[in-house]
Amino acid sequence: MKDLPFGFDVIEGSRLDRFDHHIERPLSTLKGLFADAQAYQRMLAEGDRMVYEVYEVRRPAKAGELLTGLSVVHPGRVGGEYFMTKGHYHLVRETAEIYYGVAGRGLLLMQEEGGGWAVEEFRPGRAVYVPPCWAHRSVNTGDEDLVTLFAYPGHAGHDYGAIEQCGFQKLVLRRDGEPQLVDNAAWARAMETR
Ligand code: S6P
Ligand code: ZN
Repeated sequence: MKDLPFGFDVIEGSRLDRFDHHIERPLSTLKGLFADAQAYQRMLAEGDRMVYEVYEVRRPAKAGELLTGLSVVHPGRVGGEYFMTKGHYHLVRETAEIYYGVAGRGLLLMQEEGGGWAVEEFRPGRAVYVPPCWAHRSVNTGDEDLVTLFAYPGHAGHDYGAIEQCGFQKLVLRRDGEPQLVDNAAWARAMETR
């Protein structure tokens, strides 16, 4: 019984005391993610900064299970665009997800394939619910790590393709020292050619 993950703690602010899998997403693995390709190349030339990490507690990938873990998006910007996750739909679209803010500040960008979009604030102690069929991306708009706990159905899977092709409708850019939502021209162009 001791092998079952009945409980885990967030330690040192941004790590789980027990996890089965650690995903690292340095800048070099995120080509094409940020809107300003030149700023991306300039930053990469200076070093391969870590953009985000995920600590997963593994459970069987089947309905009835919940997959949990910690997402840590480090602070930073490429051009004016805040560090963020790739973002995805769940492969099984009819699966939801819940996030809980542990540390840091940020936003969860969400969108539907039908064109709807939404944004929710992340802060410590706040939960954010992602309904079925909504793509989601975490954005760190603060100066410290954005740490969130997540849970989603075991059989959900990940579909990154649609977001890689079209991006999100909104970019989160720093303007006048504040995060601002800005229309993503690349998304609009991708929609026209569909
Ligand atoms: C999984 C859940 C999170 C993300 C993580 C990284 O459904 O939403 O664990 O995987 O925040 O984001 P991404 O878009 O690279 O998977
Ligand atoms: Zn997800």
